[in-house]
Amino acid sequence: MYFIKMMLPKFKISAMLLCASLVLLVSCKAEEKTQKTNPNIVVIYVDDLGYGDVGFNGATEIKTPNLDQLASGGVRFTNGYASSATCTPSRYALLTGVYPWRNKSAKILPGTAPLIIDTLQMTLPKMLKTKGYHTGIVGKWHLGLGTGNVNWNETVSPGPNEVGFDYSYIMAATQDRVPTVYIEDGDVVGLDPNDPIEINYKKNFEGEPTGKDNPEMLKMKWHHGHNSSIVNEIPRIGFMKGGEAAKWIDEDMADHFLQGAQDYVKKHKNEPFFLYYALQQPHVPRTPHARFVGKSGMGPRGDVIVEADWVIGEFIKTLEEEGLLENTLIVFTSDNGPVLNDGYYDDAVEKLGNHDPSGGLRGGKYSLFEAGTRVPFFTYWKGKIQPTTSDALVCQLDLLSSLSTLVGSDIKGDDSQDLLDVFLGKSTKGRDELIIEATTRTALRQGDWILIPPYKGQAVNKLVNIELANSKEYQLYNLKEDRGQQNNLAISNPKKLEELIAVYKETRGSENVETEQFELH
Ligand code: NG6
Ligand code: CA
Repeated sequence: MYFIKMMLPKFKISAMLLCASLVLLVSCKAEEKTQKTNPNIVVIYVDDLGYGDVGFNGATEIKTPNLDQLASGGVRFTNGYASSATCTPSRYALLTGVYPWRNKSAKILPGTAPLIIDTLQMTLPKMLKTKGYHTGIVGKWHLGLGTGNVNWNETVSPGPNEVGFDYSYIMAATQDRVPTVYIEDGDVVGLDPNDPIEINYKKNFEGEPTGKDNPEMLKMKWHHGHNSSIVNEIPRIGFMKGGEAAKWIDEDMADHFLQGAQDYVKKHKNEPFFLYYALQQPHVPRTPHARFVGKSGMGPRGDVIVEADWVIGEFIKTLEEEGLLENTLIVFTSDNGPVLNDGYYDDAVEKLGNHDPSGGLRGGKYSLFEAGTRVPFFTYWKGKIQPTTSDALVCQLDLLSSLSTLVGSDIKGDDSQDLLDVFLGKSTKGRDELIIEATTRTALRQGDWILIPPYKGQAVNKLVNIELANSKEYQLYNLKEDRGQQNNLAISNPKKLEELIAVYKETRGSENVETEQFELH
């Protein structure tokens, strides 16, 4: 009896301990489970790839088998938009969920531009970090670095690491702009401290050759712009001195970023991760690796598209080999529409043949017509997404709020709509309307209709040979009946015109619209 009395409290304590540890175990398991059910997320972002540049949107002259296979196993969007017809604003919208025209700095940036995302602002990677994700970027940044007057020989900050990325391996701006070096977590890779980098976008450095003065040093000739410093026999935008050992080799860039993306995945496969893999192709200068030269029959532009398709195929293989494919949501899209001659003589026009980079849409990069912003777009998630084609109106802007729902967060981007079910192919109810942007001009898409307000400026950018959509008149198109925007209905449908003008003004806010004339005709 005494023994039992003595043992009772002990028994109670151990029972309590046992219970407590059971509770702990169960809740740990639950935690583990939610962690595991949150998939990895990869955004594969290409640069200047047109709606019609891929087999899955009808290209026959150019082969993109890896992308086609993914697109046919996922949700392929026929009305998927970048927010903008150029790079910086589209990337700003993708990462912040905010319309780029709300930020006056969201324009094509020089390599010396300061960071245009506020470090206090919500971003896609920051949102994912609140749910335990590791976040990384490999590839093109082009959202500015530092706060002005960057010293490239010290850690460059703020940059991607200060707006939500745990890891960054980037090129600062574009392949045609200096500095032509890779930057890892703010530090120039391979920099020799005895050969410091200097960058200037206004003035050359004493005695340095330029594309303009030294044509004999070039393997690629400039057509317009692109006549400043020469790197790897290619003339660039902006002047650069020093940093010889750190300079990238253009032809190796695709393999280099692929390696970075593969390494990232392998390193973080045991935790939920977000990778923003931002390829440089087919932006100028188009520099396919020797393995891809001549593969498309369309010159370097076609060849780098084939190369991009290949690296994406290799990247998917890595996900597969690491057993991650079933637990990874992949989003593929492009930052803006296509351009052929974007400043170098590279046979893009001459060797185009019957290929139509815009896939029957009007305009191209820089344009407010459809080809500027309507881009290749699909989601893929092996075993989770039923293959389908969706005509729903979606924009890259919507990824922040949609992915937030996916991971169980209630964070939303200001202009970002939660279209998770649409991105997963469970609903076809996309946006009702969207404001698209091209070099600071904006237009309204609503339902099947698009309204393009009158804009001053040339109708065609003759250097790149692209119709910009500038006109003295309002333009109103029904995209369902007139995909190629040939019949302006502004005069024949005054009711619709007026209706859309009202929505446009309301959404856009007239204080932002300096260049337009608003008289109804
Ligand atoms: C333009 C460049 C063009 C390209 C573009 C940015 C000239 C004449 N043209 O200013 O070649 O670099 O900027 O492209 O310099 S983007 O896809 O990054 O927006
Ligand atoms: Ca681009």
